[in-house]
Amino acid sequence: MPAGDENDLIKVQAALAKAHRVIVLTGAGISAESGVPTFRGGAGTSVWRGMPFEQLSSAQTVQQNLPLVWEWFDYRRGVLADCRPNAAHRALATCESSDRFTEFTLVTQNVDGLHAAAGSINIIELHGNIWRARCLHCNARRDVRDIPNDERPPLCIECGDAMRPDVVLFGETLPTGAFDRALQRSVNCDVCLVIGTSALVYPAAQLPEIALEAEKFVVEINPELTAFSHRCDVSLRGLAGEIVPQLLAVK
Ligand code: BJW
Repeated sequence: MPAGDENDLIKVQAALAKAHRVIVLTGAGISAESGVPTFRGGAGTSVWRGMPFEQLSSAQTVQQNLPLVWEWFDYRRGVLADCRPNAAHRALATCESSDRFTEFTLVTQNVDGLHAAAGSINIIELHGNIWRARCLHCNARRDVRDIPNDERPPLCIECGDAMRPDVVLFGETLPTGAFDRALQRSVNCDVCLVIGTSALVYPAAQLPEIALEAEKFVVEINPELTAFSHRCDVSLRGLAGEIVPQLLAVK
């Protein structure tokens, strides 16, 4: 048995067998087995060129040093270029297409695009997408893969202003409507799966808290204890790539 306590796993499988509406919140940990570094895993905060990611991925750095922000995200896209979806991403995509549940909602904090690469279609991306650029002036968006690497910062084809990565940085608001849709699904779910997140960043971390308040069955999947582990109904201690396929195998 690769993961968690066997009784807990059975308990979650039983809850899923009865569930009609399932919401899944994913974080960086679901992509760890694909080779994507997490933010807060391992030895602590991830650091690039001596700068912690909180500083690089901040609204202040966008305002003060946009070329540096582009360098940081170009570096990140370079890492991602070699990463492929893993068994957990694929199990979620298969679950969505299987119609096993009346309502299946995938909410991710990840910007890496791996859920879409695995075949998930309806994804609520709370923190944007690293493969998109957004105009600082008119908010027009472009796929970064269509922009030459030496055009930094890229210029908007609509208004000519500079563009930034279309991701949500600390102190910035989430995409319009995204959080509200996720919130409504959290309140109305039967089961909420919280996969590979430290559950430290708000408002995303509020979603499982709200599901708990609404007395829904909330399950965490994470190899480490988190701030949320002792509050959820079941905390399955193990790797997403091993546990998620066991939970969501099409019935
Ligand atoms: C595995 C695994 C395996 C490993 N299998 N698991 C309320 C209280 C306090 C503060 C706030 C609050 N409300 C808002 C705030 C401020 C702030 C915030 O939350 N701060 C806290 C950190 C204290 N939030 C914001 O600023 C948000 N905006 C906002 O609230 O707007 C309203 C507003 C505006 C203005 C003023 C006031 C309010 C925006 C948050 C944006 C977050 N952006 C980032 C960067 C994105 C761009 C980029 O990629 O650089 O998003 S930060 C970073 O953290 C990234 C992630 O999506 C996010 C969450 O991280 P995640 O996914 O949980 O990753 P890790 O690394 O933390 O954890 C990985 C986990 O995986 C670990 O637990 C491992 O054990 C596990 N794992 N291997 C399963 N194989």
